[in-house]
Amino acid sequence: MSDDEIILKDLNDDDLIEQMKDDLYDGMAKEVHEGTQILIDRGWDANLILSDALVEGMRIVGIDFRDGILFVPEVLQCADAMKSGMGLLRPILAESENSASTGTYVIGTVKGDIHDIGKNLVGMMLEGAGFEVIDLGINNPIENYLEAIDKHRPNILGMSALLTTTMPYMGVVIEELDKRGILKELPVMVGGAPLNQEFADAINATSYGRDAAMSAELAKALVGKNS
Ligand code: B1M
Repeated sequence: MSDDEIILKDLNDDDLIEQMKDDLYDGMAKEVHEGTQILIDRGWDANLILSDALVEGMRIVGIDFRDGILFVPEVLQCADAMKSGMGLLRPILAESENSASTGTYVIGTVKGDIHDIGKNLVGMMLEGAGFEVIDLGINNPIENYLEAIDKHRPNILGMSALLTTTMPYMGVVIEELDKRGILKELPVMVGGAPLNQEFADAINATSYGRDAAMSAELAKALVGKNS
């Protein structure tokens, strides 16, 4: 057992959460992983660990990235640290109450955009809601979506974008789906930090997912399996 482990384990919940946010900020993947495990062992709800420690930690990173205090290489390390915690939460969030599949959901980040943390979270929540999730990864041109629709015959297509410069591409994909007659049969969900309901309406998306938990609920409703 390392000294770091002993210190983290000795912290009370509030101090541990604060320490995890600091560790995430410093890109310390091993420590964030360990803190996440400690909170799981203490009986914390996976959604709370996500929101209070990991997402909140990344929100602070986002502010300092915007303000030029953190740069891309550092933020990449923060992302790795966040993913190390998410990896532990994934099986818990993905535990489905139903053995039957809720449906198939194809998800991908749009062309020009390499942000994938939010998309991955949405994917985890969808798995937890019983969806089979086909993850196309990042930087997807329209061809990738069309190919996946053809191959997997999903119940829903989801697109994620984190940049104001890449979000309009969602509209391009939706327009093409409409031209091909696919849109009337395939609901399209869009999400990502710079989006809002008005934008989703403007590009003719079927629904807008504000966050991962809400997106899973919306997806269930779209396939008529909301509880
Ligand atoms: Co980027 N980046 N980044 N970045 N980055 C932002 C988005 C930015 C807001 C930072 C800032 O300035 N404050 C800014 C965008 C500004 C703008 O567009 N107006 C920005 C910029 C500018 C850039 C670069 C251009 C920087 C540069 O190179 N100069 C560059 C672009 C690269 C590219 O994509 N072509 C870049 C690069 C990077 C990194 C590679 C370093 C890294 C990404 C690592 C990775 O994802 N693997 C990174 C990161 C980490 C961020 C911030 C700090 C954090 C994003 C994140 O993971 N948030 C971000 C600042 C911020 O958003 N506050 C920032 C946590 C995540 C859980 O939230 O992704 O919002 P989010 O997902 C949520 C919801 O949005 C929603 O549910 C999720 C969970 O609740 N959601 C969906 C997301 N997708 C959904 C899909 C759905 C439904 C809901 O349905 C399908």
